[in-house]
Amino acid sequence: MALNEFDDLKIVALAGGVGGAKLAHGLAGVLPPENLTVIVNVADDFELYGLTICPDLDTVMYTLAGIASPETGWGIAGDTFHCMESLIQLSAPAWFRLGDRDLATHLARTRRLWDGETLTQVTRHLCASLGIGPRILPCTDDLLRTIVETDEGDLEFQEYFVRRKCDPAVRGFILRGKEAALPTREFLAALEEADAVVFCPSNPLVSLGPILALPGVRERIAGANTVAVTPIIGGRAVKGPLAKMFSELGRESSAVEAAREYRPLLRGFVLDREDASRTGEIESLGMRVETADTLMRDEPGRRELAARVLRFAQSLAAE
Ligand code: FO1
Repeated sequence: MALNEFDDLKIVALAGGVGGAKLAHGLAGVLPPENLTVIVNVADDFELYGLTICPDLDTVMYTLAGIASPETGWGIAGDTFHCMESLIQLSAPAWFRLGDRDLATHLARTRRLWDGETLTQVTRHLCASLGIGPRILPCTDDLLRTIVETDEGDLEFQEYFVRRKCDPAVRGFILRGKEAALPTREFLAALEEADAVVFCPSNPLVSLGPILALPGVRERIAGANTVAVTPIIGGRAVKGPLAKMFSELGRESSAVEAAREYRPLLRGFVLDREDASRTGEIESLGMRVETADTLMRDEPGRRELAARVLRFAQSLAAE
């Protein structure tokens, strides 16, 4: 007999940046660390000043380590920006704000990558150094990059997201490297063992989309017990440009559209209470629906939502 309600449950969570990291943190709060594997998007990664920057991996890492900036959700709490200030003084590019302590992560990562370690190995080392229990894995060790097709031309993801503040209208996406990139052995093994796969409230187009685009991943997930948490509440993305992207692509900015994006992979969808009136539309996509407060205002809110998601997954498995 398990001591804790979820002690026997092995979970794989798919995550992008800030929203995904919050639910992953909630899951880490209710599951034994060895039972949680967080698979993270790497298609937002880029190179700056010769450094390999992995914003989503770092956001998940810092959040699970309890050191993420509470103001932004990314970067390290209380970080200083002396290096950035000097770069500005030297008229060097400073549009992507790297804190001084955050920079240490990029330096340490880049050095290990240059020494021949895979991103999976480097991430394992960084997580161990930060005292993180659950496993955080990049979805691939290969090159995978989102290019945003806009009315002003093709832009690398961070150019679009940070430098251009998501201003250009989106026409589509190119996933550079997807022909050659493979999911890691560790990712596939975790899927094999999982009792449920949780799609965190991340952008389905540019955060979870690249993970699901890796060869064999959709096929493996199709047979699993799967639950997603809505990344959209009341037509607004909880964080980031998803609602704007949907409307520029001629789609409705809604939780229903997010659910549709994951069809036919999902067994369950957690909808925000505010959108309860859309339950029937999502059920007609072939998913069970649970309504909950999905905003995760504080740490207890993250754990509460995580527990709701796991109970929902357990009920789906029992059907
Ligand atoms: N987002 C911003 O809007 N502006 C920044 O200057 C910025 C810097 C940054 C540095 C390190 C890091 O790990 C994340 C950072 N982010 C910044 C967030 C990042 O662009 C997004 O979280 C993701 O790529 C979208 O999921």
